[in-house]
Amino acid sequence: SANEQTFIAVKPDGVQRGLVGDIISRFEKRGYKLAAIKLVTPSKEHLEKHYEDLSDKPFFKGLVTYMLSGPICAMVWEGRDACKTGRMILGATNPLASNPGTIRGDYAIDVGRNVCHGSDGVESAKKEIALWFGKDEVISYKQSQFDWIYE
Ligand code: DAT
Ligand code: MG
Repeated sequence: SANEQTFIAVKPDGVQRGLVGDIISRFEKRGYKLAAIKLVTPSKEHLEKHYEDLSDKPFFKGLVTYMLSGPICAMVWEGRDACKTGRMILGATNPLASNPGTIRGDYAIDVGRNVCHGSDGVESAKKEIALWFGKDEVISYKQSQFDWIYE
């Protein structure tokens, strides 16, 4: 459905490198609707919760330290197949394997500095949106160009 939502974040390296506008632009131009956005500096506990499925990985501690290294731009994007297509817009987790034309394939080299996050499915998107945003922060509105994007 055109109501699917995904949680997209520009990680601290992406914010510091001035990539927020470009990343927003890619989702806008594709036709997705911005449903929520804020710049945040979450706690260690919040980030450990966000990545809880990876807590037994050897890179977990470094991942949390990286995510704590500066502000993060947290967003919710909405539209048909938003989770799967959002991941395609981001590119593969390891930027050396990301195709050119994707965010990571255009702007990153190391997996531990891969610029952006995107939910890996509808269920994780729901969990992540609930973790990062209050209900009143996710806005419901009609996208004026809707009928020009969807048939
Ligand atoms: P993704 O961010 O593409 O969903 P993931 O959920 O498997 O990837 O991992 C979350 C983040 O953890 C990822 O964006 C970067 C880091 N990471 C993943 N695999 C890693 C590895 N092998 N070494 C270092 N960092 C890694
Ligand atoms: Mg993931």
